[in-house]
Order: sequence, then structure tokens, then C-alpha cells
Amino acid sequence: LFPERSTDIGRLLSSYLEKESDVEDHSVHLLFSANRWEQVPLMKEKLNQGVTLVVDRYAFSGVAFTSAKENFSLEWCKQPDVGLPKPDLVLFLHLKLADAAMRGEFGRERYENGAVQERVLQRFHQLMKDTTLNWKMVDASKSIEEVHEEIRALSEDTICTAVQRPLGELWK
Ligand code: 2DT
Ligand code: MG
Repeated sequence: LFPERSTDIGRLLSSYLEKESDVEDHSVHLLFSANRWEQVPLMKEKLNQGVTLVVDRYAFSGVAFTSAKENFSLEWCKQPDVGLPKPDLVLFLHLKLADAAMRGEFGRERYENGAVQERVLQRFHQLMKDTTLNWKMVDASKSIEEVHEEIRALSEDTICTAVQRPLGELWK
């Protein structure tokens, strides 16, 4: 789960997201990336043991959220995360803004407002055009059981094919 809020960098990020502190935009982008890189040794250890990793948010959130800010290009935002372990499947759980806003505590943390979310969504759509990644869109407005079933089916297929493939490098 990213950001991993329990590390030193993670605590900075958590306080930033909770609006308890402000951090310069470039700097916070690099901290989000560093917060992923510091988990890479553990992620690789697990993957080598044959453990399947389910990662909630990853470099894609990093790029989508920062590039939604003014004067940040998609290319610049991707650079710090180039070479991270490449996911075998990337699920985009799509939910209309109005529905998302009705879910728990929306609006409390930084970025949780309509204008930002719409710009972030556009950036995600740009990222999804990248055919070197296995993007799948899931309709998150369905019931928990239906969403679960869809994710389970997609994941099982991916796990079966991923076991015989080497770990890739993201955006490289
Ligand atoms: P949740 O804990 O509710 O998922 O919100 N974010 C996340 C970034 O801006 N950059 C990143 O690299 C990552 C991983 C998106 C976390 C918030 O943090 C933002 C929403
Ligand atoms: Mg949240």
C-alpha cells in the first residue's frame, strides 16, 4: 500500500496528505518515489519467494497526481520511478466522482476535491494508453462481490502467466 506511511519518508507524506504540513511540489513528488524505492528490496525478496504482491497505488498514482499540477509534464513525473518492479497487471477501479465523493471521509485529505480528481483522471487515461503495461479497467460502482469476482478472475489469469516470466522494469 502506497504511500507506505510507517517509514520516515512515509510519515512526512502522511502529514503532507493530512494537510498538517506543506512540501514543495517537486520535492514531494520525489519523496513519493523514494517511498516506493525504499520498499523495493522487500518487494523483490517476496517476489523471489513466489509471493504475489497486491500493490494499492504505485508509480501511476505518483505520476497522475503530480502531473495534474500546473507545469508538470508526464515525462518528468515518470523519471524517478523508471526501473521499479513492473506490475504484471494494473487495475484501474473506475468510479464516478459523485459516487466517490459519497464514500468515507472524502474531502478530508489533500487532493480530495472535484477539480483535482478530474485532472488526475485525465492523466490516468493518458497513462492507460501505454501498451507496454497490462491495464484493465474495473467498474467500481458494482457491488463489492461483483468487483471482487472481476478482480479475482483477472488476477488468477495474470498469476498463471506471470510465474514463467522474469520480473520486468517499469517504463524502461
Ligand atoms: P490514499 O491513502 O487514500 O490512497 O490516498 N499520492 C499517492 C500521490 O500524490 N503520489 C503518490 O506517489 C502516491 C502513491 C494520491 C493517498 C493519496 O496520495 C496521493 C492520494
Ligand atoms: Mg484516501
